[in-house]
Amino acid sequence: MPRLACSALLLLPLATAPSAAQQPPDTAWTAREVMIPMRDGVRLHTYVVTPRHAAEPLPILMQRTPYGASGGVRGFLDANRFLAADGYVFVFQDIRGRNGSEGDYLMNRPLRSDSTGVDEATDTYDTIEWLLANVPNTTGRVGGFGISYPGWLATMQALSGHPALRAVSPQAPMTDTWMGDDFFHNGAFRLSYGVEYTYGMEVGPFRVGAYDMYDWYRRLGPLTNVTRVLGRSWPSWDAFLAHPTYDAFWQARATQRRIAATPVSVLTVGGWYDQEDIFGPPATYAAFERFDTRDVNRLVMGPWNHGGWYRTGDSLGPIGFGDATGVWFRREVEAPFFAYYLKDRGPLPLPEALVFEGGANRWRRFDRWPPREAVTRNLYVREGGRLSFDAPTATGDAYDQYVSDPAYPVPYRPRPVHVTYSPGSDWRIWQVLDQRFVEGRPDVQVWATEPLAEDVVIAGDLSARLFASTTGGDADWVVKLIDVYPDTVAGDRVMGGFQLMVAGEILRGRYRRSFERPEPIRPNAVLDYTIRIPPQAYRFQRGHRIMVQVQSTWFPLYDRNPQTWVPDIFQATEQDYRAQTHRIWRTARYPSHIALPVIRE
Ligand code: PG9
Repeated sequence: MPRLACSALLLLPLATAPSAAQQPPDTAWTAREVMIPMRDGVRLHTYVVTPRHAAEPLPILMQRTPYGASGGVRGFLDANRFLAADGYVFVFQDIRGRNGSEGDYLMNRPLRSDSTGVDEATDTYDTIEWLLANVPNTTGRVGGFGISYPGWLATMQALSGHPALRAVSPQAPMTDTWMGDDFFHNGAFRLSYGVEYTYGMEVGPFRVGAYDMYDWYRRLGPLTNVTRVLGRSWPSWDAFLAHPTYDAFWQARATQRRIAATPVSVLTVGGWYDQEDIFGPPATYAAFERFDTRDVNRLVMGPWNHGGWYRTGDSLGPIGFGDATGVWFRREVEAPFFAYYLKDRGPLPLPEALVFEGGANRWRRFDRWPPREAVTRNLYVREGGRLSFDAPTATGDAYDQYVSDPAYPVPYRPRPVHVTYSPGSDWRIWQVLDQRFVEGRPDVQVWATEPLAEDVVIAGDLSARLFASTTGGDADWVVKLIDVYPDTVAGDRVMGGFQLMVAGEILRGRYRRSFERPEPIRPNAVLDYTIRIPPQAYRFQRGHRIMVQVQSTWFPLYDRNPQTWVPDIFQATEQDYRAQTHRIWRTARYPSHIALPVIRE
């Protein structure tokens, strides 16, 4: 993102004219570019953007970013005409070591462990101190917001402890990059994203000239080849190699573990189809909720991909949502939230949890998340590819089996798989693409219900319990919960028979008992694997079928499990990767199932 010249005093007309009721106090903004000193002498590059003719003192709304503060100046006011119309002093700051700021950059810098040193929370504190002393005509109240990395930085703002900070909105906050956000999920390494994103941040644009990254990563072979082929290492890659398990390094960065009591009001926002940070929003909300004695902590989950609420939000790939959900969120939720806490403008019509029920395309309001109305119902895998709420009764040997071969992994999205962020890449919508593209592969096991006689509505946490055995010494288990549309959908040829992945997750088998201490799988032993699946709110409609697919590769989103036991997969050799036979058991003793949070109506 190119920086603005120092002399740039920006006149930023709003791109879209707001309605008369939401006329901005002024359509012209002044951007002042400053270097703000932190307690250790490092100066952070910051824009202070003010309406030219504010009639009254304004609160400050601040966003900190590794992606270029100048982008915020240009893009944000355009994207959020509702906040702009309400009137704030907007502050956009480059975090240390990025773009115009001094100091060293560290990916997801953890909170300092004692009262010395600096972190993103102390940088927030020092910035607010400076702003209050140096920006004229403010009310002295401060709010913070951001999406993704800036969303996590908003969480860090909440933890700054600055008394002027009243409200923050962490949006798609990366929260635990080992457990379920950007870099690993339940121990499985997010190969394509982990390599391409961190390389882009720490080295430069990731360009390898390949047409199909599925092919490129498959030819790459073991992870030891990454630095050889790319010609160098980089800090995050070194961190992945040094910390393959959920050790102190990752736990120090697991923000949900570090969140503490705060007087700040919090609005955490996430998307059900977030391709990067699906663990973070519910985990961030739940962590703040532990301390929420004043009822100022709230969660919004919408039908969005990563940051999708800053787009129109009327559809995602082929799936329509019936309304401009992103615009609605910014107008009816985000702007009122900040106006309530920073401008005393209310009331605030927000429930504890505002969640979009996919399938029905409507917003639902719950007074708790996960909702107290949800009852766990197990959907069991049964003989003949059936899925049933009735548990299996078979005794003896009853299972479905498949051969998983790391040499021919299951693609996670239809090929060609373009570089994550590149023109034409389906990265942003891969989760809503039709899963029929892998149904029928011999290494994808499929079970489905009959067409539903009535709607099945779920809202809350999901999990799967697989009783599984393998001929190998390790295995990955991928579970996908799918809504299968009827074969014909009136007036819509695309959606007939469509298989929409409502939720999905992976578990690396070696971590079945401990994420800190991986252990080998005993070949051919039937073991019990519990797989936490990201939460959802969804209506499987009458006439649709519920499907579960299980597979053991999801490539190149996740690296391949060698399927033989090696102490460290980052050090595995070509010979360690072997085809193995996996069995999913379905007996009275081993009733593999997916646990659904069903809402009774
Ligand atoms: N998902 C990105 C990210 C956040 C934090 C750490 C690493 C990656 C992002 O979109 O900012």
